[in-house]
Amino acid sequence: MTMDRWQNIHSVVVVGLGITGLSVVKYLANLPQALTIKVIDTRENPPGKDELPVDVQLHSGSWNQAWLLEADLVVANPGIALTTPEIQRTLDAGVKVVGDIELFAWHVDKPVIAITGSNGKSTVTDLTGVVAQASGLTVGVGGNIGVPALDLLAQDADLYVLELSSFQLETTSSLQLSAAAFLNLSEDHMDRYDGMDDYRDAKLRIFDHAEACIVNADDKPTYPEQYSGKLVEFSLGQETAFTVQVLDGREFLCAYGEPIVASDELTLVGRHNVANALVVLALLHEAGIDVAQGVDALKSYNGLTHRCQVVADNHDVKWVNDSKATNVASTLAALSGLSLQGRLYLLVGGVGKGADFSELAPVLADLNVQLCCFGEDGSEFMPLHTSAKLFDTMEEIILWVKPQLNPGDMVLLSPACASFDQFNNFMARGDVFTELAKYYA
Ligand code: UMA
Ligand code: ADP
Repeated sequence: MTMDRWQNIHSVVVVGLGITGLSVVKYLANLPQALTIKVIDTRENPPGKDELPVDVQLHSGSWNQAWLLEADLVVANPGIALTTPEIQRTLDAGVKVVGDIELFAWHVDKPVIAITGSNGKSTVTDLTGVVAQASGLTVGVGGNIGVPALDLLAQDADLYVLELSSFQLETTSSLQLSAAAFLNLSEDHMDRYDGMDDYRDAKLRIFDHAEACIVNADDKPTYPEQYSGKLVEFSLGQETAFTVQVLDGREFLCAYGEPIVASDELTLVGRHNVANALVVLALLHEAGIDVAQGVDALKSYNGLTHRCQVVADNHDVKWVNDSKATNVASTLAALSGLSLQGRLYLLVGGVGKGADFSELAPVLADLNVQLCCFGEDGSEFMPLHTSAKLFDTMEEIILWVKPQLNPGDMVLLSPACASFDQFNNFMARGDVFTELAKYYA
């Protein structure tokens, strides 16, 4: 750990509690030097407030500009935009503002792999960890995937694998990476960014100090304009370092021309998951990790919950939970991987984050679909298909759909929206769908 970083830091203000804020407070409290730690959360009743140590002061329900201006260092939650006026005033006054990943970067002395992109981050992050672990390493997996990065430092590891959101990258500037991947870029978080270039720039920060920059040859905006490491491409269609090749009539995932695993041996379904598996191979290869022992783990990996997961299959009707589809591209990926015999009942809606949903219309036009819209921005989906019907809640949809179901049909929650209007998070939304599916299937 570089102690020099902390030499002139005596008071730290943590902005935003939640799981990140708590992990930061815990980390700071355990540092050898004595720090004054304060927490600001603009929510009246922030999650985690009862777990704060007694000597940490909390200001909740509004901002506290004075605290921010008096601090030597501000650590901001990824959910807080740097453009927030109170944070801007703090930056203008010369106070350093960082995120939890920057503190992780100051501390870590083991190799780190990181993944960003609009979709597939959690799948690639988790699978990279699984394959590295099966290859004999002790691995810490965290970041935006739900385990705060600083919590990983409590246990020893040979390798860290981090999922990094554009929000986290905005406040990270020193992270040295053995390998970094930018999976794809599609519209998301337009309520936070000044357009796609702004969003892309935040994601490209992942390559600032990466030894290997892994980019998607099928999605050119993932390429950095400037980088100092090695550029490594992956593709599902073009000849690149990591790609698929047909050998004797069978498709294989290949690393620098060498077949590693056949696509039909993967348990994961969908072309997007073949791309995800290629990235896993690229990240580990470029980080110098021999995956020979990990290939079986790659083949048998079944995916994370809430991502195109069949949660009930009764009377030949499949109920699929894809609650993690929080933007248009992820819902498109779910629709492109469908093997549908009957009618599709597609549940969409929630918080639209300023997105344009029109790209879904031509895909829906080719499907035997009943579009069921719900939540805050449900009405924005109504023009997309003639079948569209508006509901308030998911429960109302299921009660309406249930009597119409026939063998071969599928009920798919792939909402293309965030969940915060009606649920705590996408997991809670997926859990409610799963409960309803199990009850009514
Ligand atoms: N908030 C306030 N005032 C505050 C603090 C937070 O209004 O003072 C609101 C913000 O709108 C914020 C939201 O509360 O977006 C969530 O804040 P939180 O404190 O509950 O967040 P954490 O629990 O610390 O979770 C964060 C990440 N959340 C966000 O980036 C919004 C989690 O990613 C991440 O797993 C966790 O840290 C650990 O690293 C979630 C997410 O939605 C899954 N990420 C976005 C995405 O994947 O699209 C980027
Ligand atoms: P993220 O962490 O980036 O949100 P996840 O792995 O959790 O990514 O997947 C989120 C959603 O995107 C799921 O609906 C999943 O089916 C879909 N998805 C996964 N990988 C890809 C990909 N490479 N391209 C497009 N969609 C994907």
